Amino acid sequence: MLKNEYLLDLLKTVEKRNPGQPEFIQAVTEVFTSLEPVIEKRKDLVDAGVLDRLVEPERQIIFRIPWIDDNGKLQVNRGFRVQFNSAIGPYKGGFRFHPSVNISIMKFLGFEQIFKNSLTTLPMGGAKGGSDFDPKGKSDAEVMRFCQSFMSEMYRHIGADCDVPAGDIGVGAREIGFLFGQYKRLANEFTGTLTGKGLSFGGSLVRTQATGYGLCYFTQEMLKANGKSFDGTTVLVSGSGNVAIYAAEKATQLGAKVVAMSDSSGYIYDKNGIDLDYIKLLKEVERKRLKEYTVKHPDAEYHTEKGGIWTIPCDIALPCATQNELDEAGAKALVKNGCFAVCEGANMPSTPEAIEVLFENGILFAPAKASNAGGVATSGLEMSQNSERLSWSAKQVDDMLHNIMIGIFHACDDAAKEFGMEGNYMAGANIAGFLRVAEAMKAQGYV
Ligand code: NDP
Ligand code: 2IT
Repeated sequence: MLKNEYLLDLLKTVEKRNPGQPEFIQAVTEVFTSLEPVIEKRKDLVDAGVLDRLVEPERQIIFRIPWIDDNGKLQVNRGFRVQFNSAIGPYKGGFRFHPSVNISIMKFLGFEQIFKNSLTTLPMGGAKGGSDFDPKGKSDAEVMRFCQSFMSEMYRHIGADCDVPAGDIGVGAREIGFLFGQYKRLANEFTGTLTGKGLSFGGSLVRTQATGYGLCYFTQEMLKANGKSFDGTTVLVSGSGNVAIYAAEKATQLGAKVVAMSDSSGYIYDKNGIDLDYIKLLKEVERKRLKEYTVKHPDAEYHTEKGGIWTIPCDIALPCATQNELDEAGAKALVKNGCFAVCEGANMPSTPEAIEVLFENGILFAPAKASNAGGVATSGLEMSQNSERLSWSAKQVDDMLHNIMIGIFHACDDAAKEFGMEGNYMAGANIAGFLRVAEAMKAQGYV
């Protein structure tokens, strides 16, 4: 519970200024709670108005996206870019295409991105964007026309040294390709203004795998520091998209057995261990629903109850689908069945109530802004490669990613210890991420 009067007052202002934005308020509340001991010690940062400025995005862009579907009918969607903070580098963060997208979700994601990008140690500010467009069930031609219309407005707000978008839910290699093509055409320049590009036009090796791999590298380091490892463990991975697939792949390489995955319709439980090659075929190539898994694996179970995946006994849970997917009941089920670590691949997948249950029961908890930073870190490496017009080998990028994730774990661990919260990596991540941005904001004056 937040007690510091200055932070309580500021939170009230944020609530008043942002009505009907529960996800944004949730993200701000968590960060403020972690920052209490920092604020007590660092009056200079309060005097510099760092927090008052940090909670207000530098710029928010909202626009109309008209496009024509395959039946010749006009469709209209809404587009967003929240350029939250540029204190330590150009705005950086993904685009999300999902029907649930609204300004609250854009702002929570943009806010989280500030601290996450700071933790990577690379020069990247925080941003997020996207649309309430749903790519599901659309033809490639529809997705292309939508992406072109989206970029026709977006291109004037982004640039390699200004704002560098990437993928997120509903935005993968196909969408980035269409977006890049339209950007290049309108801006009349070939620059690294988007990351997650195809390998033939400036993309980085390992970017596809980076968030999932990075999650496992962070988790591995956290487990090591607590006398544990992936070896021989049973793992649950929620989601079956980009992050989930490569988290499952790396966890398996590190000796775990992944027994369950999910999508928004249900989850599969395969006690023999998930057949990842088949998942990749279903999700990355054929764009089918997860339910189809049982066609090839009739022994696997498919269930549809929401949150049911967390009732499967496991040692480690990796929520990799979406925000607030792990609630209090899910956390209690994990604890009851002997789970010892929850490591977040998605952004803010655990509700505050779930996190409380995990802490009360001594479960190791890896917070998203630290543990899923491997994706954006590798985007940062893609930007470096584009700037020097060179491409690095997979091993080079993977080694750098691995080292960055090890560094992030220790930054969180050290900050938690320094401020008297040893083992609370959530507080450590918020504090370490904040301090770098705060020093830069103080140095740059009231902007
Ligand atoms: P994808 O679109 O590739 O996959 C998303 C997965 O999550 C799908 O299985 C999807 O199921 C499921 N999902 C999405 N929305 C919901 C929902 N409302 N309820 C239940 N399930 C849902 O996205 P990513 O894998 O890229 O992203 C997953 C998470 O990781 C997000 O929180 C994202 O912000 C975060 N992240 C992504 C990074 C990246 O580099 N891509 C980097 C860091 C974080 P269905 O197909 O049924 O919709
Ligand atoms: O949430 C995230 O960090 C991402 N979706 C990746 C952002 C990026 O710029 O690579």
